[in-house]
Amino acid sequence: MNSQPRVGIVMGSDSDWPTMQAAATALAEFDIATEADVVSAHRMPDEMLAYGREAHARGLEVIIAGAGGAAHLPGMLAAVTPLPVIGVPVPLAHLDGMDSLLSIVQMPAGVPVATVSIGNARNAGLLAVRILAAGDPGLTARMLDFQAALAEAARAKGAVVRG
Ligand code: RP5
Repeated sequence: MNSQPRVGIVMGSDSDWPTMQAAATALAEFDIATEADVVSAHRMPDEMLAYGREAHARGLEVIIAGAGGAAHLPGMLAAVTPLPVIGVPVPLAHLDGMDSLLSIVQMPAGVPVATVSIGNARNAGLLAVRILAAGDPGLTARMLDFQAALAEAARAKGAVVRG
C-alpha cells in the first residue's frame, strides 16, 4: 500500500474515535492509505485551520470529519479547503445525535459538507472510496465487487426468511 495518506480522518475528540474508526476500517478494506487525528474546532482552532489549509498541498484528496454536539469541525474545514469534506455526526449522551446532525448538515450555500447519517462513519469511508474511484477504474471495479457482495448477502438473508 502507498503510505501517502489519501484520506484524512479527523475528529473533535479522542472520545469520537470509537465511532470514527469505522471510516478507517472501510478505507483499509480498499487498501486506501489514511491518517487519523484529533483536530478540535473549539479547543484548538489554530491547528484546525492549519489542518484544513494544508490538507490539499499535503496530498490529501478527501477529508472525513466527525464531531459531536455543537459540531462545527466539518463545516469549518470545508470553509478553508478545496477538498471534498464528509461530515459524520457523532452521537453524544444527549439529544441522540440530532444536535450533531443539524450542526453538520445545515451548511450555507457555497460551502458543501456531504453529511452521512448519525454515527455512520462506515458510510463516510465508503463515500470517500467512491469519490476516489471516480478517477480510478481499478477502484471502481472493486466498488462494484463490494456492491455485488452486499446484494448477495441480502439475497442470502431473504433465503433464510423464506425458509
Ligand atoms: C466535540 O465534543 C467532540 O467532537 C466530541 O464529540 C464532544 C465531546 O468531547 P470530549 O468532552 O469527550 O472530549 O467537540
